[in-house]
Amino acid sequence: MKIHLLSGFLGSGKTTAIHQAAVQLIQAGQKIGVITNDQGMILVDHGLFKNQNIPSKQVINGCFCCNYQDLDDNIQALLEEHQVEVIFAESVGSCTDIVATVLKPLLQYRPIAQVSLSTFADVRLLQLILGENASSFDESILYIFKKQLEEAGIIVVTKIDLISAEALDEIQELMQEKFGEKILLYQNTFDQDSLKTWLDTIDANTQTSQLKSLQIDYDTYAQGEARLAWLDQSMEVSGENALQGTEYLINEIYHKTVAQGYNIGHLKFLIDGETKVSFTNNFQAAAQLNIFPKSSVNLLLNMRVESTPEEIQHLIREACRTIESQYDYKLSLHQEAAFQPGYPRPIFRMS
Ligand SMILES: Nc1nc2c(ncn2[C@@H]2O[C@H](COP(=O)(O)OP(=O)(O)OP(=O)(O)O)[C@@H](O)[C@H]2O)c(=O)[nH]1
Ligand SMILES: [Mg+2]
Repeated sequence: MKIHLLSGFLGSGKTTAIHQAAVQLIQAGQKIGVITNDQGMILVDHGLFKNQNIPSKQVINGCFCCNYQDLDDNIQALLEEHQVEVIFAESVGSCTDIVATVLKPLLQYRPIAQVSLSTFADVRLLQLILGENASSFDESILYIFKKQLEEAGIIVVTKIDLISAEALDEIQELMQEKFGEKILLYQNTFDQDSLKTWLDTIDANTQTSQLKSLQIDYDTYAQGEARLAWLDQSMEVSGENALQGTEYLINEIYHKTVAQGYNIGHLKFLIDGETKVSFTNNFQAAAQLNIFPKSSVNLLLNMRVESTPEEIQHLIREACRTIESQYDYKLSLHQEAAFQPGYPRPIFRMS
């Protein structure tokens, strides 16, 4: 059995890569399974895999490291229920120290498994952090991002299709300077050749026992996590042409988030369990949905931004009020959870 761990900051493209890989590998007859992970409970990523009948499990209410037994139980369940040969396990984007707390325990307690670790990074965030312009995230959040890269054996720089060839050259130079000893991939995950290079690389790089555990200050790490607010909300949009109302609402939430100056980690929506809309920064174009007649839409929102739970709860309610007062839609809020991740307390930490 192979276990491919994916780490990397919020919105860096982990789920997209797993999804693209899963579709391709299942078509090729491989038995694969997916484990997603989040601090919350009502989750877009899991909803997406479930909707497409891709064997999947989730570790909820905290990262893999703090819920190691759940991760292991889910590996076992995928083996027993689906006889999987390959598992992709995506750790929550605010998590780091994966080598010491997840990879090494897996190597020790599941010695038969071959385990790889790839660390994803959005090229545009790298541009901000490695280039001249500093990102506006708080230093403690950037600490997590930087620690994720530091512990990586393979760094997958994603979304290269969104920047110019010259900008990519610059990033490649900077990455080579800083992380030249690591395997560096530059990827457009929607490009089949790019995806194949990543899959071939992780397949060939499961000798991960040489990866070093981080030197890390857990107080700063915890501070970074706590500066991020999490909001999970399921809701229903009803009225004539409810998809149009959903589009208005999604864009209203995004615009209000930007207007408030809350730095976006990932603002993601799942529409009727199947269509995902993502905002991963504060300078993105508005979303455009494929609109067809529908009188009701189920919308799931997972919001991870630099703010407080109270502020983003308020923002969602204001956005709903704006849409209801401007248009003829009814918005019903169902399950909701708003919180800040707690102090990370890994079950195992192996040096
Ligand atoms: N253009 C482009 N978009 C990408 C690429 N990879 C991912 N995306 C987009 O980036 C957004 C976020 O992708 P996800 O795969 O959900 O990111 P994630 O790392 O799983 O996010 P979290 O689970 O919140 O940490 C989605 O809109 C994807 O379509 C890429 O290589 N190119
Ligand atoms: Mg994801």
